[in-house]
Amino acid sequence: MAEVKTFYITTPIYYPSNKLHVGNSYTTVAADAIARFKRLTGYRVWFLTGTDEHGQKIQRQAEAAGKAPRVFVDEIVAWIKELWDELDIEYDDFIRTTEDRHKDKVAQIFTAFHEQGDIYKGRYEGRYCTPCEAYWTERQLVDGNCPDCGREVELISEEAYFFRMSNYAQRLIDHIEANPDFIQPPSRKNEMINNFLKPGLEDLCVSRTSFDWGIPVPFDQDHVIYVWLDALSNYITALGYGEEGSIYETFWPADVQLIGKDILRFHTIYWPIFLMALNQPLPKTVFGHGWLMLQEGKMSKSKGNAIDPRVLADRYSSDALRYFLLREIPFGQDGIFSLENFINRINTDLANDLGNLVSRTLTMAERYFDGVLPEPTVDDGNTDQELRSLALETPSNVEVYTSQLKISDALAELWKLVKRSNKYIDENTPWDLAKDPANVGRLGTVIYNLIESIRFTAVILQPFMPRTPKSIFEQLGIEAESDMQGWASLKRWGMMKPGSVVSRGDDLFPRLNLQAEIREMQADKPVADDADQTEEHEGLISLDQFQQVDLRVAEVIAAEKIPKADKLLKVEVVIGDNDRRQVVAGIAEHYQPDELIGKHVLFVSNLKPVKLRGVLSQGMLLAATANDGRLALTTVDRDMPSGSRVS
Ligand code: ME8
Repeated sequence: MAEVKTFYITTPIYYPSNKLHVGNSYTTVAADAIARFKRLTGYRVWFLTGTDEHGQKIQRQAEAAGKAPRVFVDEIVAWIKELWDELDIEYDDFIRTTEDRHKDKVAQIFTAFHEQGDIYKGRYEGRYCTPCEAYWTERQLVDGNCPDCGREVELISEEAYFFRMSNYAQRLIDHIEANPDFIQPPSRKNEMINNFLKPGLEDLCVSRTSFDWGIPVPFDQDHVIYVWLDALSNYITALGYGEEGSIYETFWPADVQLIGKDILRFHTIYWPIFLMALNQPLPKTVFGHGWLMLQEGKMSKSKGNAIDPRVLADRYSSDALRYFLLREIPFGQDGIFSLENFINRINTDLANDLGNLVSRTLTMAERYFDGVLPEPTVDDGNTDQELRSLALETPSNVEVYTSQLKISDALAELWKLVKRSNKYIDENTPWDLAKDPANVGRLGTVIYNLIESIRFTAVILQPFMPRTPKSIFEQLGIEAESDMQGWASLKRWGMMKPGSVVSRGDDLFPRLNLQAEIREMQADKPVADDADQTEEHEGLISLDQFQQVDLRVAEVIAAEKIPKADKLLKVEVVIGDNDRRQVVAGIAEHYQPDELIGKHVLFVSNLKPVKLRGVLSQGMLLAATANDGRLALTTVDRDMPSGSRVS
């Protein structure tokens, strides 16, 4: 008997410090799509997700909410599980770090490290970023703040246990160099080697004494285990690491550990070193994907700028949200989430391409054949051939991209088939064929081919959008457990049985009105009257267009004349704490460089950079100009901090 191939995939375990946002959902939706794809293509899959419930950050949040930590996390974890249900996340296990099965193992791991001399006791004097739960040296800070999240760090001084990271650094460098798949995408590898490993890896502090919400160090109860050592271990404790006959033996090492690039250092330096110390194999791939950004920067739970995925899924369907997340951003890169991009994707790819294909085809099947699938008898040897060969190639193309974690490319590949099918309708114009009964054979063939192509599309679509294919199969009269929903049914063209009954259902994705959606979703923000929004006004821009301009308060920190340019000054500004820009401004005849320093001016911060007289300009200062030529820079009416938004 052929051995069943296994596949183990994990997501980060999320902090239940607040409700999750669409950025966190992004990682989990991607992991779910990959897991489902592997299941569909015959693998035995284990998909793990969960929550990271200990640590100072959670303890503080619970205190702020006036709740015991356990009560606080229980509520959020329940919400997270509902979210995953709503987004059709089909995990095999959900680990909570407050469960005994995890805590006991972590305590054992810590003791083993101590006994084998990897851990020693000392004192930690240094900086700590609580939101990131990360230690930093003075040298690593950026402008005194956390280099990862930019927030303030705290000075802590406490007795602590340390892990001898340095003992393993060279082995890790060798492993990374010898295993190009270990850190993906490849661009992230050099960052880790050059920024953290080559400069010399410092020993890592692995316990805390100034709070108690954590797993106690078994042999020294004043200490709780550092939350990252606790959390990273989840990937093996959940499999029953250390227990004979557990699924650990089947599934470890993980095939893919999916994380956001923000926590790459923990997963590609500390985690593999802990595994080396345990004498265990390292995961095959740690994939650090990019961030989902808002126009104003990274979305995050603690910034309060997060978009609630449940609101989006309720309004637009979980399939639409999944599709958008998987398709819009090449996996690995950063991408912008905006309602406009989301609605446009729904309208073009889902309503126009896929929805129309299904509704047009089924309408014609009903109109011309009373919904009874005709036999394909008249092949044109041309468009039929093209459609068929594309359909037969698509499964393996999608499989290759998915196994390379290029999910957006995989979907683009599938959409080639959807678009080709729509083109096939336009080429064959069934409505013309239907005018002459002599063409009935050809008309039947066209309808048959379209239905079969839709079936191919639905089978391949299942891992990415679990609900839509169900509705398509129903319209095609294919029953739930039928082989015709399986991957093997794509080996051959022509599995649909002539004579079977198809029937048109509701539209899969009705078209949305972009302006109306923006208006309704932003109902709490002031918007113009309905009449004003819908009428055409020449020369006027919409609120949406205006909001594309990112206006900020910026502080001038330097200014100088540009040689041989009488009208221009080179002005340096800072937006917020550390976003420095230089701009070339045509104000030299109106201001002396020195009088600009310290001014808080209005600034367009998202202009494409240009060079003016060879000098780079990264934005624009706003100024008022009178008819008589006088000019004044625009400032704010009260003292406002640099970086404030202007809208
Ligand atoms: O870091 N865009 O948990 P966390 C894309 N508990 N992905 C995003 C994102 C964004 N804007 N914001 C967050 C932790 N993510 C630790 C992990 S693992 C042993 C412990 C995703 O709740 C991304 O995958 O802060 C990121 O790594 C994860 O959420 C962080 O979630």
